Amino acid sequence: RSIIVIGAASCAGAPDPGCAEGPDALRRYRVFHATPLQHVAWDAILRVPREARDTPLHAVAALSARLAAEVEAVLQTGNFPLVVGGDHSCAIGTWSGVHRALADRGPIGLIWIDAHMDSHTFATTPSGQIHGMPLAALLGHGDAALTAIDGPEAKLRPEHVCLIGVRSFEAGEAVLLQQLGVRVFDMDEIRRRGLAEVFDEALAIVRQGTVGFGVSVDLDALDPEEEPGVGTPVPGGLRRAELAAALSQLRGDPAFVAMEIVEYNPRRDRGHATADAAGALVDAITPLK
Ligand code: DIR
Ligand code: MN
Ligand code: MN
Ligand code: MN
Repeated sequence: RSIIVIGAASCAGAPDPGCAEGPDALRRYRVFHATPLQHVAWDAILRVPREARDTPLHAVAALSARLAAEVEAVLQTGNFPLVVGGDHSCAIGTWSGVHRALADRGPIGLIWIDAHMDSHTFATTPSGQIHGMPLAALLGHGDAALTAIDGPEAKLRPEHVCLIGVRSFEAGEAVLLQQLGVRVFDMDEIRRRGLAEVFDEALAIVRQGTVGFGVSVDLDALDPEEEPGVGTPVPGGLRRAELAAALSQLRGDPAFVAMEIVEYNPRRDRGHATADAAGALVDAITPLK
């Protein structure tokens, strides 16, 4: 399989405009390298359609619908979609597209790597920002404009999902994940047990009973001292090398079907540091099978 990169150049779901520039910056910096064993090609950088720019909800819904179609098309050609944000609300489109492509065969799993839980609805969000909501939407909770991008059914089942790297959240989203029984590996547990052991357990969760699984990486999961180029830095994150080492277990795994890397903010980066981290995470998973 080739890696086909799809940009989602929007920050309609976040307070800081910088991450809308993420895909163009990453393409310009050429951080995703083709190797003799792996073909990497930029497909499109999608933007919010002009007629949907009136409200954040409209913008996110419209871009997600386009992104879902694009992701589904890449999977149908037998390739591997790598979605590059943009703020994390693009996950609604990415994983709706993966769901659509695989729904005939069975459910999909997802590892959500993030400093945050992204599991609010409009009823619980303190910030009102949609990038704090995509995981709830994919689990079927929240505004119908977000949950029903591609039919009303939930795109993910709670038992097929887990979070890694959490260290900042609000009560409402924690309650939702707990009620649903979604496994959360927070930074305390990762520091206690080591990322390698936690990642093995995460992989078992997303493989069990699914036909394929993906990984959604919010770059703010990484430690901002090392990687400052993100929208919402939170101290005490993962090291680039430890995350790359964990992800390298996915190399050559045919059940690993798609990946997403979001919230890159070139305006806050120290040179190319955080962009290079995104490149290192993709290098870690190649070659694919
Ligand atoms: C916060 C921040 N929980 C919110 N979320 C972020 O706005 O709902 N997610 N930054 O990546
Ligand atoms: Mn499209
Ligand atoms: Mn996020
Ligand atoms: Mn985050």
